[in-house]
Amino acid sequence: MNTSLNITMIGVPMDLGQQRRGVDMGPSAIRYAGVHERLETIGHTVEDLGNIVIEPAKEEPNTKLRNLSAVLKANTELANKVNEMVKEEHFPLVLGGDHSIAIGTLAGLSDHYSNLGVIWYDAHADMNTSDTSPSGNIHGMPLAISMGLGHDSLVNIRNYAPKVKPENIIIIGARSVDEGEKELIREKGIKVYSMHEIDRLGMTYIMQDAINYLKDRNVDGVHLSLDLDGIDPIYTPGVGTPVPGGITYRESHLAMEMLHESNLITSAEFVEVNPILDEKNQTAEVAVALMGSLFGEKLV
Ligand code: B3U
Ligand code: MN
Ligand code: MN
Repeated sequence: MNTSLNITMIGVPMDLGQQRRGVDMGPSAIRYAGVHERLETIGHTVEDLGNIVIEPAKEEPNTKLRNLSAVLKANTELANKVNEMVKEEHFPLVLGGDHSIAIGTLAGLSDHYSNLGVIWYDAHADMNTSDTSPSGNIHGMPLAISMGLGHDSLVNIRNYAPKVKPENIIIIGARSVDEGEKELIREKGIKVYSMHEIDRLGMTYIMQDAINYLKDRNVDGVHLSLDLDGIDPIYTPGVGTPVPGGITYRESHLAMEMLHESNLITSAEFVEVNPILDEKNQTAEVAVALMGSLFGEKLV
């Protein structure tokens, strides 16, 4: 990553991609934890566009997907905003909100890249389709949708699909994956480092391997989509679907530092911070601390 970036931040107070209220306050919690100042202190220029407006949920009689129209509308708007940021050569930093917002982020990014890589840091694979989803929650679907699988309206935001190639996706931290997602992972040959590999091989090896993999794929940009539930809930209790046995705080900093050193990351989003379920804004503080490492903060 360059020493000094023009970072443009946007908040997406979306809580309609899942069923626990409160995650719409994620962007405020992350701002309260000092994101702006933290990134400026490193030497970056930071502009905050404020939040996208989310329309109220309404009855959706024709689909199993919860709150489809509001999720579609917000993601379409987010995609357009992110698209403008990349055009202006700014670094897009998206603050969530539930993980359904990655649909819009990726839709806004990927027509600028012919071969975009994606690092998905998450306890879940978020690869359900409308058919395989056990919940109808759109936050469990963004990776499938970005590969072109799922509800047509979401797949075709900004009128092109797919947004990412399966072989350019890396999932890190998986430990709660549905049967349908496992099938899709096998079928598409998605690179997954589950908690098993992290325990067995160590985070240093995993990140070096992930970075080499993306370089070998000749990616022309890499988006980091970081779901705070990838980290162990001891460190990040303020998430809607905590899963025990996650990545540690220190492993996560190491991962971010190695991504910084790799110079590969061209955009990022931090999602699923739910202040209502949190302890003293700890989860947002972890998010901001990890951003510090990702954007080049020095320890000494
Ligand atoms: N895979 C399940 C649960 C889930 C996905 N993402 C989160 N939870 N945070 C689903 O509903 O698709
Ligand atoms: Mn997720
Ligand atoms: Mn998750």
